Amino acid sequence: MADDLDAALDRAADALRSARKVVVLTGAGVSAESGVPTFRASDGLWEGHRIEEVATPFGFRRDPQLVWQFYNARRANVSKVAPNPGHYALAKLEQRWGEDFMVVTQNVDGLHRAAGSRNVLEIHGSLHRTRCTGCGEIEDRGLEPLGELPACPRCAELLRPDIVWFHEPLPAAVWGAAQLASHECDVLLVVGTSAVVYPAADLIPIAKGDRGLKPVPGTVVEFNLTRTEASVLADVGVYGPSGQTLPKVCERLGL
Ligand code: BV8
Ligand code: ZN
Repeated sequence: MADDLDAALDRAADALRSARKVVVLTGAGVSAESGVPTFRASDGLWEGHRIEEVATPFGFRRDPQLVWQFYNARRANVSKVAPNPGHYALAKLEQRWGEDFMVVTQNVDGLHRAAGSRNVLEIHGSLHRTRCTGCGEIEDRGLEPLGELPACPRCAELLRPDIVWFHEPLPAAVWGAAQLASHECDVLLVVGTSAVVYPAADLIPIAKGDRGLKPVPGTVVEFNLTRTEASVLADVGVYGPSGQTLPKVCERLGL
């Protein structure tokens, strides 16, 4: 098993060595070793509620207090955790490629920025930000505790988490930038995601050029504990905890 992993790590490093533009699509798995629970491991349940029920605009209209309890609990948990070596390895890779390196994350925990990544597209929003349901103001409030029905300091209307819920569109500018980066990249690293949520998972075929108009197909490298919906599209599969495998790729690149 170990030599399969070594061979996969060598192939991953080879793909990156010749890459001009690199994109990384991350999901909850990259934060798992920091102590942030993933979605599907906890079989998507939270205090008896399915995530898809709580993380929806209907859920928020039906019971905003319950939804704020859910998000305040996650904000409190994330305020106690730190980035893990996988986050730091991605920040180190960014230093090598600079502007030609982009992290597109489905995570809302802010750990990529905390680890030093600067080119980060948070396509599902962030636990750090609130959005006003009245005037639309978006505010970065860090992870300080918010009441169960926080009100906008400007217009007194109810605040919501600045998070993309199920059935909601992704923020157009961020999603557009993520699609463009995936279209242009030579290598897409897919790290710690089950690749079941759309449209985020569409970035993988876009990077491969399966959506057409891409002169040279991109190389997809999957970093996960197990095979996922993305594996069939991956050219390389690096199976192990990303907090261990990503630093090993940096070592192979002499970073
Ligand atoms: C949209 C914010 C339309 C919330 C999230 C049927 C019914 C309803 C909707 C749909 C449907 N079918 C399809 C849809 C669309 C839906 C969707 O895709 N649903 C899925 C569940 C089928 N998508 C949407 O609703 C999107 N919006 O379509 O709008 C529209 C368009 C235009 C105009 C109007 C409307 C919105 C999707 C965004 C939803 N919000 N998050 C919150 O976080 O509170 S999604 C949520 O899932 C998180 O963002 C999370 O990141 C994301 C994906 O999960 P993963 O990150 O992959 O996490 P998961 O636990 O699944 O996997 C972890 C992986 O890590 C595993 O593979 C595991 O093996 C691995 N791992 C674990 N430990 C490690 C590891 N790997 C490496 N190392 C380790 N140590
Ligand atoms: Zn307001």
